[in-house]
Amino acid sequence: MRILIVNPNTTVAMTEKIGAAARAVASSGTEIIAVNPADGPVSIEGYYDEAFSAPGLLAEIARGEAEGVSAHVIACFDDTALEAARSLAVAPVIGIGEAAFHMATMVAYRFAVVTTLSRSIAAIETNLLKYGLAGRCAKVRACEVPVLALDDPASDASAQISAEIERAKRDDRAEAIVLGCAGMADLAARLTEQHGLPVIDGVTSAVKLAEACSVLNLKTSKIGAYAAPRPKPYLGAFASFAPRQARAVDPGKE
Ligand code: 5HY
Repeated sequence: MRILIVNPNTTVAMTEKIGAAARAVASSGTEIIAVNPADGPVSIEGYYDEAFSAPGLLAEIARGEAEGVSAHVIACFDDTALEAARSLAVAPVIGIGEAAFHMATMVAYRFAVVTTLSRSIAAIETNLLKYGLAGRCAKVRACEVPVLALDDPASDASAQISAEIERAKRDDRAEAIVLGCAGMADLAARLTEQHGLPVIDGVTSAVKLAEACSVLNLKTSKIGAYAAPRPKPYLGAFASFAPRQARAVDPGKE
């Protein structure tokens, strides 16, 4: 099978880190294709960045559909444009945030999230409500390390994340931790060992769930919320994104 992993920001080094984490857990028969758009923000930290990462992400999803990939993974923890991608795709689309949340609920009653900056917290809390999992998440915390500083030794990111993990254990009664950024994918194993509780990364969680969907031949349901967009013109810069007639449709069934 082939799984497309899209990093919606435009930082190639992060895409490479995400691809490496995915390949480390992929089954032998799974090919991982890790990409990022050429256009858009170098990192996604809040609603404005997220908005401008969506067109590039959706263009990559469209390419993956045309190439017949088995599944798509959106490798940004706020699950950027997840519903739009599912409307566009037939193959399953897994967001790393949603994937990590579900993995956490299967190994712990109560979990906490540690993300990058405080400005990212609201979108994550909103997703937890949307997914029906807010009751299982004690708190969404931030280590206050910017996304692209995670790999900078001067940021002391690992220590900052560790401090939040200990606060979550002590103050939130967290029994598991979800790492709230795709750029933290390489930290989960060591932090699990260091802090004595499951520390869960969304990239690897999403890859295994994407494989599961493919093996079970599960595809996105197109009869409701994620139905294909109605064909119509899009004007100006987004003309190329216009939904086209996917197939002959009985007008009475529109
Ligand atoms: C991510 N931003 O996973 C999110 C994390 C965040 O560029 N990749 C990003 O801080 O919202």
